[in-house]
Amino acid sequence: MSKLELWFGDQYEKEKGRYLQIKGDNVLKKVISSFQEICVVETPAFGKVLINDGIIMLTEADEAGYHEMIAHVPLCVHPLPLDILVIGGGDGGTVREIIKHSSVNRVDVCEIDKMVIEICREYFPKLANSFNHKKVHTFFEDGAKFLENRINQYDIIIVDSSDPIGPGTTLFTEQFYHFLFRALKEDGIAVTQLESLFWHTDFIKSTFRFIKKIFPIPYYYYTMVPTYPSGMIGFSFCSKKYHPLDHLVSERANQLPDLKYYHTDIHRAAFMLPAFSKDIFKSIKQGN
Ligand code: SPD
Repeated sequence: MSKLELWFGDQYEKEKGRYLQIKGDNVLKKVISSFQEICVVETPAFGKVLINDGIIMLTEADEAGYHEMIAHVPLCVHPLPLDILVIGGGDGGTVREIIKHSSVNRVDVCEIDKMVIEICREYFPKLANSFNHKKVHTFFEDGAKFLENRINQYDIIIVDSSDPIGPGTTLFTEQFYHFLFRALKEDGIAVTQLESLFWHTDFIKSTFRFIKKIFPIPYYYYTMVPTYPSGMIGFSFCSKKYHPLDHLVSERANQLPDLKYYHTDIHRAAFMLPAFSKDIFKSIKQGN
């Protein structure tokens, strides 16, 4: 490797003996906030990449598959999504997708680290310009604390978090899922970032043990993101009333503008899980 070559990958996974490397040309920004190290790298293969504490948060090349799926899956299932909360999501990609839904009245964003938003405004304006929309309101605090006293307020809550280490740890506890349930209206839906079926099987299994006790309609779905560990990432779909497939509002989904990844067939396909995962989800009748 020449002196000028820069390679990076997900440090957290490297400790477990697996590591996907991406070549970088140039470090555009590196700062230490009160919560984490935030880094923006220019790469030949994936455009600009945001890396927090050595973990890839997004790349310009493949962020759409993540943000469209975390946002449009719940928003195209709920019959009338009005009040939305995003926990995390400081890059603005999830908010960019939510405001494509004209029914939405208000989007609250609770991001623990103000500096993430500031850096993304500068380096990822195509995502973070969404924070300028008049329906969007930002709050800077821990997501679990923010939810603690909010009851019956949101139609949809999207937890666009980092991994279950560092500043995002509180967003993966059983107590947090109880807060989610309480903060949703009586027919609300929560979607949370829930790691890779291939690499984080035990973690997903233990999380679903309590999700299914809290939410009557629990499901898991996934999307493909080449630069995330194992090339994919999943989400929990935690619903009080609506089924992710039976209640899909296709007419609304078909009218969404500027999509790179999401469409109604991929919405349905995302809930069809590989045979090896049957054991994880068998008690909620999902798995094939
Ligand atoms: N393993 C990394 C998972 C990161 C998921 N969230 C990233 C934020 C994108 N808006």
